[in-house]
Amino acid sequence: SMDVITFGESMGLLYPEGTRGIGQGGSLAQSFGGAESNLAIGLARLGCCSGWFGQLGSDPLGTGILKTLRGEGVDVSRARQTDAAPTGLMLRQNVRGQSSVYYYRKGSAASQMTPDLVDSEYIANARILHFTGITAALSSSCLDTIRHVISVCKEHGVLISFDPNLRLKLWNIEKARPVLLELAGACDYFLPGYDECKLLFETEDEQVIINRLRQLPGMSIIKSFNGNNVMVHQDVTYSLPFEHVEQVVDTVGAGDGFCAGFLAGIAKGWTPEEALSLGGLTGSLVIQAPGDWEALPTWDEVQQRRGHSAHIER
Ligand code: KDG
Repeated sequence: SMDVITFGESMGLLYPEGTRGIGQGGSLAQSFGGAESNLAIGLARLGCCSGWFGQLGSDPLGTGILKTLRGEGVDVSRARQTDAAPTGLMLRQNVRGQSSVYYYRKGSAASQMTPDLVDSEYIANARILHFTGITAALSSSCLDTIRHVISVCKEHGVLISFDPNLRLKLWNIEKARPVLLELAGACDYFLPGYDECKLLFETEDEQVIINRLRQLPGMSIIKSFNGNNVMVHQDVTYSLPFEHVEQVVDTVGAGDGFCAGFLAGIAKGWTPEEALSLGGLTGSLVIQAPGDWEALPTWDEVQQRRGHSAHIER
């Protein structure tokens, strides 16, 4: 059985390697992205059994994504490739420190995912199920799929983890807010960033935000709250300062890296405070190298770093 199962859209990723922007000539390098598959890779590297599923096209992008995930040790036995639609794609550029993404994912295979893709028995046997608000934004059948997965988890006592991952290029905040709040109310671990909290709760007031999070049935883990990662659960608040970072190279994937470390800690039976410290470390490593998931650490690397980390407790 799996420690953590996740599902969502993974896409091809093309980006210029030098300083040129998209559309300015030169060549593009290939990789892929997807918040959930980034998380699954992070967990597998930390020694957890992780599974990812979703719908990809029967095309070289889809096949390449599955091959890489398999190579990383992620179980993709429930993923599907279809002839009906292509694998999504994104282009990214980083010009003068300003990172931009352009999506080519409307009508993608993933956006056509329906609840029948879900293997209930597979999920029922997992400890934790993780999804993100990106999937909720893709289509109504994707949101139905999330709701179906939630009901399977509730029926079988599987812990639910949810990262809102608000992407304003996919939907606006007015559309997103009620859906993300519904999902936040259904999970055991809610993993927003502080900026997302401000938009979700329509306030910049820290105390109001904390109070709103306290009213949720589950535990909230706020990524990046004024230089700290913070846990809020009923009347308990715990904050841990960021790890020291030598040089920020690429912040994309930091949130997924954080979630991977946090859920790895939970899957290993650590306390939420200890899991938070591992999340802080894995998140900090992702931003010190290029790529959405390439710099996620292995368990050996985490062990080596422990001596140097101010916060890793176990
Ligand atoms: O979380 C990092 C992601 O932004 C990236 O890998 C791609 O899932 C992605 C998205 O929808 O932006």
